Amino acid sequence: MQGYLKCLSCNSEFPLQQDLITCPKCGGLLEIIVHPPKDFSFKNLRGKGVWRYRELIAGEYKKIITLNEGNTPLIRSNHNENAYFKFEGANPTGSFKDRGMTVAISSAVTLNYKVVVAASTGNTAASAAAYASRAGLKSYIVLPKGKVALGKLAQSILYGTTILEVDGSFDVAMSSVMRLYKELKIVYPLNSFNPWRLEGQKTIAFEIAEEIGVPDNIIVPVGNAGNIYAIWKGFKELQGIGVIDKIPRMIGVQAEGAAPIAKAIEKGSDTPEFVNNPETVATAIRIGKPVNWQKAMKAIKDSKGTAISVSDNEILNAQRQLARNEGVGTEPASAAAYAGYLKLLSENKLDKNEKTVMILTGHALKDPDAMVKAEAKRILVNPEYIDKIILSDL
Ligand code: AN7
Repeated sequence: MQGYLKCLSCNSEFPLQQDLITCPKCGGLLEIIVHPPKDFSFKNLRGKGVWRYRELIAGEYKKIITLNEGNTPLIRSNHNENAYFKFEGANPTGSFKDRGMTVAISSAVTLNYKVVVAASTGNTAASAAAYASRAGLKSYIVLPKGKVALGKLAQSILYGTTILEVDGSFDVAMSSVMRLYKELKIVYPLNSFNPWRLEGQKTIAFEIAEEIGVPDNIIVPVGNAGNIYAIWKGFKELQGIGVIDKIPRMIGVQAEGAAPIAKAIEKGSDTPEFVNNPETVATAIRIGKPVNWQKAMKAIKDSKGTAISVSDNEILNAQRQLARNEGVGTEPASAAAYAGYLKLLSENKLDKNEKTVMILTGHALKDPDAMVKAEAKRILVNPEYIDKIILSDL
C-alpha cells in the first residue's frame, strides 16, 4: 500500500519503512499515513478477523503470526436499540490488544528480531506473551509491581514470558522500555508508541462499519491513548476512499484518578497535565502520562468528540449493571466506557437515540478481585434445605 510516515513532533516525513518505530530525527511519535486502494469494497473480502482487512493494513509481512483475533461480537443493548457493545473480551487472550499484537509480532518476525519487550498494566503483557510464544520469540514484560490484575498476571506466567516488576507506576515501566528500545536496538517494542501495532487495532472500526455502518459516537476507555486514535484512523481511512461518508465522534473515558486527557479537554487545553501518582480501581488504565496523547487529541478534535472522567464508584456500578442487566462481563477499565455513556446521558450531553458503540476492551475474568467485590447473593446451605430457600426467595 502507498503511504509515508510523519512525525507528530517535528513534522519530518519518511518513506513507509517498517523498521521505523519512532522518529529517527527527534524521537517523536510517528503516524502511518496510508492511501488505501480506491477500489476497496467490503464485498470483496474473505476470511474473518484482523487479517480480513489485510489490504488496508500498512506493511509487508513475510509470515503472519495469528491466533484468529478480531471478529468480536457487536452486542445490541437489551435496554436501548441504539446502544451497542463491541465485546473485545472475546479475543484470544481476552482483550483488544490481540488485534495490535498480531501485526506487531508479525512485523518483528519479518524484521528478524528475536526478542520483544513491552511495559504493561497487564493486558499488553498477556497478549505479548501469547503472541511471542506463538512466534517462538523471547519476551520480556515490565510491570508495575502489585498493580496488575490477577488474571493478567496469571496469563503472563502461563505463557512463559519473563516478568520484570518495577516499584512505581506503569509510567515508570513505560519509560524504561522506551529507553531500552532506543539504546539497545536488538529488542522490538510492543507498546502502542509502536505505530504498527495500531494498524491492527484500527480494524475495530472496520468491523463496526462493515456490520452496522457509521455510528454517531464511539466511546472508548483511555489509558495510553493508542486505541482511541487507532479506531479514529480506521474510520478516517474508510472515509478517505469513500466507503463511508462521515466519521463518528470519538469519546474517551478516563478514571478520575488518572485523567490527564479528560481534564485537559474539560479546560479547553490541547496539552494534558500529567499525573504523577495515578490511582484507580481500573488498573488497566492507571496511567498518568499517556504516551500517545498527541494522537488522542488529534482524533478527538478532528471527530468533534470529547473526553470525560468517571469515578471508581461509577466504574464499578457500570461493571455490575453491564453484567446484571445485559449479561456482558467486562473488567473495570472497559466498564468505564459504559459509565461514561451513562454520565453523558444523565447530563444531556448525548441523546439515547444516537447510535453509540461502546468498546468493551477486556474480559471480566481478567480481574477476579474486582468481580468478587460485588455484593453477592451467596448463602451457606444444608443441601436438604435448598428447596425451602428458593421457595421463600421467590
Ligand atoms: C482493558 O495493557 O496500557 O488507551 O499495558 O487494558 O490504548 O492504552 C492497557 C490499556 C483500555 C486503554 N482498556 O487503552 C496495557 C495497557 C483495557 C486496557 C485500555 C487498556 P489505550
